[in-house]
Amino acid sequence: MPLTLWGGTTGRTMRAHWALHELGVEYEAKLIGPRTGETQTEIFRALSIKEKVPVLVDGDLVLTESAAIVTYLGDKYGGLTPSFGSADRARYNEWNSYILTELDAHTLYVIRKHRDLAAVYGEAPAAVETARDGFNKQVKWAEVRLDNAPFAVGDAFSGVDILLTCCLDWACAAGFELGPALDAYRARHHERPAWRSAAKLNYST
Ligand SMILES: N[C@@H](CCC(=O)N[C@@H](CS)C(=O)NCC(=O)O)C(=O)O
Repeated sequence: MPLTLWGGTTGRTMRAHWALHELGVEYEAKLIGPRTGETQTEIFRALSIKEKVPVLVDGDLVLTESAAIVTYLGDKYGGLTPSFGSADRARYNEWNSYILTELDAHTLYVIRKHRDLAAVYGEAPAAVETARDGFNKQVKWAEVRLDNAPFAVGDAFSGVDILLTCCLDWACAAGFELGPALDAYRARHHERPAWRSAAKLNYST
């Protein structure tokens, strides 16, 4: 049975589409968007009462959380994730946690919710200011590590490059200026055929 990926139009859904395109996996895309009412339908709520995209359906497995989806796909199809127990896997996990907490949940998502979507989530200028400072401080860790390194982990493209590139794209869209190493890193990954085909699909609606 082919996989189904629910969700499109956002940077977080892009993470999952990009992983599927990198791995060359056939799947059905249901490009529903956030805040359109499409995540509140009976059929979607039966998959996830979070009412959030992306959601991957693989047979009996219904998987939420973009980073979990990327790592699952990498493990299942034998790419995008270093082998279990290796030092590279430890680094992968480190990057994964860092991206999801320091660059996504604590900073960019706070700005998104309380500045860009203030009409929905409420204004919180002090939280937005703290989030902006937090992002600028935390992103330096990535800047230093990716100075002259093509990939986040070892010498191969992996799932955390997907997560990081998508977060950096989000940061640029939110008005942040990145340093030269991260600008070059993003530009390089945007040249990947899988990034191009996934972006064309994810942002097609
Ligand atoms: N931690 C989740 C966050 C998912 C999330 O917040 N998705 C947003 C779109 S980027 C959403 O579906 N929002 C629905 C809504 O707010 O109605 C992940 O990484 O998958």
